[in-house]
Amino acid sequence: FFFSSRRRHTRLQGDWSSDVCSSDLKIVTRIQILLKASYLFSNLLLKKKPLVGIIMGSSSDSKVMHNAAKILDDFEIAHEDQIVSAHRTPTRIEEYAKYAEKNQFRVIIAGAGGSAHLPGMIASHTIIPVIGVPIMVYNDKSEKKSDFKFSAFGGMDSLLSIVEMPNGSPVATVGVNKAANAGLYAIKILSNEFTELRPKLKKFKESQHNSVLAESDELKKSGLVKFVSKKFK
Ligand code: RP5
Repeated sequence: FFFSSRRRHTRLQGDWSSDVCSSDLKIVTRIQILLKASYLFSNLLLKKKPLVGIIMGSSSDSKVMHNAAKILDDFEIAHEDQIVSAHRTPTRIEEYAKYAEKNQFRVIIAGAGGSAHLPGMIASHTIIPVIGVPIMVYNDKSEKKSDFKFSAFGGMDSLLSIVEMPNGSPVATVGVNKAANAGLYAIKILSNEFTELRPKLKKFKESQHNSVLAESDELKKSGLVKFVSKKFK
């Protein structure tokens, strides 16, 4: 449409100024429509097409990993969740990496416990950024709490397995069981491309700030002893 407006200028040389104004306005309107359409399109894309892949080594990890899903849901970002075990389904690692690239995932969040090879192995197979979640609690499939087993090294095993990747194949690693942070970091990565996420992230920060202020006010009013007995009753 830039070309057609220029042609019109050449034709109507007598009434140049008014034509410039009206055609400029048309261009501005068209740009606004295009911007609006691209905004709506990218919003729809984020909501409908999973651009984040969440994977975990075992169903035992789902209790921790669902926190990544929760925050993505809060921001209305579609994600696809699967179990891919580095040790029990090793061939699926390469398959999944290819699948993620074919489906144009922008980020992969991979959580695993114990000898946690999943995030690193996925990162070795793809150029998609991988966020690793070291998981401490595992074998908690039983209903009885007393049957729960915990990682022998309290999550340090998976933390080091994930974070200590050799040069050339990085995994951005969050704290032990901090799947929510992985979700949030994925949103920050997406916000480089989907800029409409930026005001939402700013709002999220603001609400964090405000909730701390509200708690601080309450603490100041009631005093530490009353505050604690109310908060942890
Ligand atoms: C890891 O082994 C998984 O990521 C999980 O955290 C841990 C235990 O898995 P289950 O034995 O409970 O299936 O591969």
